Amino acid sequence: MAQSKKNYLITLEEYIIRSQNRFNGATGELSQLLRDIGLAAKIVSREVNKAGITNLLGQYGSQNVHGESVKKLDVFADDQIKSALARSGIVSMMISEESNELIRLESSSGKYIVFFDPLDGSSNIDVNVSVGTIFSIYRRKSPRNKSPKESDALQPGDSQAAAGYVLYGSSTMLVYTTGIGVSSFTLDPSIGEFMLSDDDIRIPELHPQYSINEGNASGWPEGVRAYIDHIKKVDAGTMRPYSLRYIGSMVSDLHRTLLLGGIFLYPPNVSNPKGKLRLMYECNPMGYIIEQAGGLAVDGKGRVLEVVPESIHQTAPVYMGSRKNVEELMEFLNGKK
Ligand code: AHM
Ligand code: MG
Repeated sequence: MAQSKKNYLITLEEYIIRSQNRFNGATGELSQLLRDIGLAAKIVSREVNKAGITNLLGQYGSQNVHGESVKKLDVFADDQIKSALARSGIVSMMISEESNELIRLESSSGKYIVFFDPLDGSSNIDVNVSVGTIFSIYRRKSPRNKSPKESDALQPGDSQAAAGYVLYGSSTMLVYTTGIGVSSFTLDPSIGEFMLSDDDIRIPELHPQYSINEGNASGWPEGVRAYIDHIKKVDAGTMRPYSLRYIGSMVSDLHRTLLLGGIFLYPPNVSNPKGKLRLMYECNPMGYIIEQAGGLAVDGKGRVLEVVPESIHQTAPVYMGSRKNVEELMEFLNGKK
């Protein structure tokens, strides 16, 4: 009897190759790049999972029992992603949250530019809370026989060729988009492979849940404050009051929002008048995924992905999640409610 399609396990590698075959003229470079990131994710995942036993293996900055120096996990993740991006000659420039300057690679003719946050939410590591890696991939615009310039990197999020994240949670998941929907993969540690979990994630249209650091309320714009007050008022007909869920790790908070729906907010506040989260390697890639899943991602004025960047590490206010939740917030921000 023929096996049903559902019974086949599909690895990340196989999925990437199958997806590439759907595009005539694809060179395979983006596929290779995604596979390289997948490999780095497995290595980082292994280290994150054993972070809790560092006392056995040695404290950060010291030498472990094997005589190797133990690095901070965010530095370790940064090193792994950098070497993954450098290995195939496909990337000409990379920008990491961990480095002030952009990094030009020897393969200056490489077609792609990659932004990444190697270990977002890393302050959560010490308390065993989920963290993540975020990446955002652009095609360079300048001719490949010339050295790429910083302006090559400063493209709006709408120009992303691909974006994704890895969540190091109770299981490790890799979620990405190349602009034709959102796919997720779960790492099976017993065989060391990311296996396809869902090839068309859709975010629910509305969900009575919000995610924000309420400790910063005193510095919020008036519209955000009015909206949060509104969703806390009791009205069974509109599923209010909403529930609050805030982990303080963007990948975790947005992964939950992607699967269950609701809204994630990081508005400007007194300490961060232009927002805290980084446009190029936090807001844009996560916004691309949320939009590709049918949700909305805005900065309070318009789509996050339309913001024209001025610098590689700039921050932006961000509101993203289920379409109806974000639309209602926008009514408050525009003073219509
Ligand atoms: P990081 O890149 O220094 O880890 O900061 C980003 C993190 C996000 O993961 C999270 O959404 C946010 O900072 C939490 O900020 P706060 O502690 O101000 O609520
Ligand atoms: Mg970060």
